[in-house]
Parts: sequence; C-alpha cells; structure tokens
Amino acid sequence: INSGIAGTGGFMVDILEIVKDRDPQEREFHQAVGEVMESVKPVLDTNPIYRQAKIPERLVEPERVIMFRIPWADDQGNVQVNRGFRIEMNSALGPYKGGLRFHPSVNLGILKFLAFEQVFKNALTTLPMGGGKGGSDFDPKGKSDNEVMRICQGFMSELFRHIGPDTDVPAGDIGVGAREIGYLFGMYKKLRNEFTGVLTGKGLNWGGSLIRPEATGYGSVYFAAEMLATRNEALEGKTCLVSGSGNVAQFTAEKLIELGAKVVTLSDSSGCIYDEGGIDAKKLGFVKVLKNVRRGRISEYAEKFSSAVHTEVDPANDTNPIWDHKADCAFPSATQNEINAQDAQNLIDNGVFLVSEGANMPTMPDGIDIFKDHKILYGPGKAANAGGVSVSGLEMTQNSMRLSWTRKEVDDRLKLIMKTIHRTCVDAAEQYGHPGNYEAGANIAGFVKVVDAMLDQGLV
Ligand code: NDP
Ligand code: 2IT
Repeated sequence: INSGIAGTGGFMVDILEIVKDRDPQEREFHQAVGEVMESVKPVLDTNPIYRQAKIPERLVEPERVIMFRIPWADDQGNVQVNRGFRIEMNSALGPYKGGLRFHPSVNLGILKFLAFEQVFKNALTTLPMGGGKGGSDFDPKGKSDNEVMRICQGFMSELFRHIGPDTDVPAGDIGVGAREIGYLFGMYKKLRNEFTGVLTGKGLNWGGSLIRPEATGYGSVYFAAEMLATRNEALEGKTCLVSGSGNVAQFTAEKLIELGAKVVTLSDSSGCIYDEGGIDAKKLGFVKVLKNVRRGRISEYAEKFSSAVHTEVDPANDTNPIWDHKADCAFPSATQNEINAQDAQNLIDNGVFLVSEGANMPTMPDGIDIFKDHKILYGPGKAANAGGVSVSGLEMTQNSMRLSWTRKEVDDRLKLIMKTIHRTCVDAAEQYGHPGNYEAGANIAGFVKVVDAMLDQGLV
C-alpha cells in the first residue's frame, strides 16, 4: 500500500478508503475499521511515528488468512460442501486468540471485522493474547449431533496444522459452544497425538475452566455495574432489555437477576419475547433447557408463560421491536448491527441510559452517535464483552500450570479484569479529551498497546 503519509511531507490517504478500495464487498470490516480509526486520529496526530511506520496499513492486513473446503456427508448420505476460515490477524501481544463462528452469514468480511475487534479487545484484557477469528458458513440449525460432529471433524482436519497452544488458540462464538469445542478438540488430539490447551471453552473435566461459560455475560454485567458506579447508581431495581438467548444472553440475564435487576426481554433470529413480569431464575432455567438441550425457539417461552408476548421478526419493519420498551439498561447480546439509528433513538426515548454490548458491534455507527449525543453510559463490545476471552486467557494459564482454580478464584479475577478494563477506558478517554466516552477510551487504549508492541518487534 503506497499511501502518502502526514508528517513526512506526503498527503494523507484515509486508511478506510484504501481498505474499501481493496475489498469493496467487506462491509462489516469497513465498519469496524472506520470506527477504530476515527477514535485513534488524535493518537496518530500526536505520534507521527505511527504513520511513518505505516501502522494503520499494517493493522488492517491480517498476518495470515487460512481458507479451506469442508466436504462432509449429511445423515441422508448427501455430500455437502462448506467453507472454513481462520483469520490470524495480529500476534504482537501473544498467540492468536479468538472464537469460531458457525453461521450461514459467515464470510471473509464478517470474520475480518471480528478478528480486527478481537485484537484490541484482547489488548484490553491485560493478558498476553493476540487476535484472531474463524468459522464456517455451516448452518447448525436443525442438524443432528452426528452431522455437527462431522463438520467439526472436517473443520479440524484442516485447521489442526495451523494452530497450537503457543500459536493460535480458537474458542466458541455464535453456533460454537461446549458440544462443538468437544468435537473439535477430539479431532485435534487425534491428529496431533497431543493433549494440549489448543482450544478454550473445554469441558470442565478435561481442561476447561470454571466460569468460562458464564464469563462473557457476567463480564458484561460487571462492566455495566462499573459504568453505573461512576454516576452513583447500581443495577438493583433497574429494568433491563437483553437480546439474544444464547450463551452471552443467558448469563447476562442470570447475573442481572442475581443482582436484583428485572430482565424483561430475550430474542432469537425468529423474534423476541417481552415478559412484563420479569424473567426470574426459574423462567431462565426453562430458557437454558429450551436453548441448550432442546435447541428450540424463544417463541416457546410465550407459550409456556402467559405473562409474556412473542413478536415475530417482520422483514418489512426496519426497527427491532425488542428496543421499544420502557427500560433503564440494554444489553445487546445477539449479533452485529442489531441496533440501528432508529432503534438507538427508541432506546433513548424509552428512558434507557446504559448500553453494555455483550455482542460484537451490535450498534451501527449512527446509533453510536445517538448514544454519544445523549451522553448515556455506552460500553462498546470490545470492552464490555471482553470477559469471555479474558477467562479463556485464564483457562490457558491453568492449562499451562496443569491445575485448576476454584469458581471463586476465577470469578474474582474476572471482576478485577473488568474493573481494570473500565478504568483503562476512562483514563484513556480523559487523556485524549473525551471524558466519559468509553468508545474512544477502549479504542485508544487497545490501539496504543498493540501498536507499541508492533513497533518494538520491527517489520514483521
Ligand atoms: P450463541 O450462538 O450462543 O447465541 C447467539 C444468539 O444470537 C442466539 O439467540 C441467536 O438466535 C441470535 N442470533 C445469532 N445471529 C443472529 C442474527 N443474524 N439475527 C438475530 N439473532 C441472531 O452465541 P453467543 O451468545 O456466544 O454470541 C452472541 C454474541 O456475543 C455474538 O456477537 C458473539 O460474537 C458475541 N460474543 C461471544 C462471546 C462468547 O464467549 N461466546 C464472547 C464475546 C462476544 P438463533 O438461535 O435464532 O440463531
Ligand atoms: O468474541 C469473543 O471475544 C469470543 N467469541 C471469545 C473468544 C475466546 O477466545 O474466548
């Protein structure tokens, strides 16, 4: 990339234009790059060395992309072909680390956005992890256990040669949970003849960490509590909107209920439920069985509990009805771009003054602008949902030491990490003249840590 460089007598080419020009179809990646680069402009302007070393250009180019074919046979004996990917984005701070997503929408642009976010998120965790992301366009919905096992085995029969406990350590994300990590680990162990901590999110009795399943959701709630504390507020008694009904949503709701908040919504890709009476621990127990064991739809919640109504997704409706209820706090925990500008305005109009992002990039850029204009407590995903990968880092530590910590020990470390991330964001935002802006704080603090390591390590 031969862009002119400000501060060296050349002209300044916007890095986003370069990225768009190179890979015009990768919309989500453009969105993620645009968001980070906008925040770090003051850092680039005050430290010309970063532009001289082409740090922006280097950051947006993955260190390595692995793309492969996964042929497999379904239960009827038909041959199916899916795509597998692993983006090894940046290893300045440690081995590549990040989840695997199995969802029909998966493509290079989505995984590059997720890997890019992961680099800065992992930098914020205080643990030594680089950033990566991978997955497949395989759709797990309606597939049998055996079909899921075969796709996992097919995926790992290629990926095993590229990863390792000191090289690249994948984990779960959308569509990849405990079951899939088990099948992936089994295949890796067979092919390598090695029992190592090459994946996180493992089963408790074979190398997993306590609190890893809970970590993203709990962490997002801990981050919210830290944000509230800056305004002398607490979660107790707050009405909360939670979207999604998978791993992150379930444990977000669990911790909110434990802290005395009232959770009134959940969703999946077919629609959302609103339970005016509140989702209590018992009802959440029903959701866990429904989603994790029976792999059913959230609409069943409204069939089971008469206090709830289900609203189906309406493709003609540009807004998401889940964000149109009176509430204090919102925890988007399903997927990217689930809050557009109108949804953000609806949240504000309904009294929401805190948004903690359990999902990656759930808010679209003009939605974020609305949050910032109204000066609400807005915790961006790379800070608020960093608890998941943090406990993955703790799982790696425990694997290396060949011992396991108690639930309390891991949870205490998670709390401390979320508190530290919060403090880091507040301080970086203040230092660069954006007090209270967690988006700027997270992007700047993550960026500086990664790029200073890149400078130290030379042109590699
Ligand atoms: P799960 O697969 O467990 O759950 C995903 C949930 O989101 C499901 O309810 C799913 O509904 C819904 N969903 C997925 N895609 C869409 C879509 N296109 N439109 C509407 N709803 C959708 O995944 P997780 O809970 O692990 O992940 C949720 C989010 O959190 C993702 O953004 C992920 O990247 C992020 N995250 C996850 C971490 C983790 O440790 N697991 C860590 C940090 C962030 P349905 O069942 O109908 O598909
Ligand atoms: O987006 C994320 O941070 C994750 N899906 C978790 C990654 C991990 O390595 O635990």
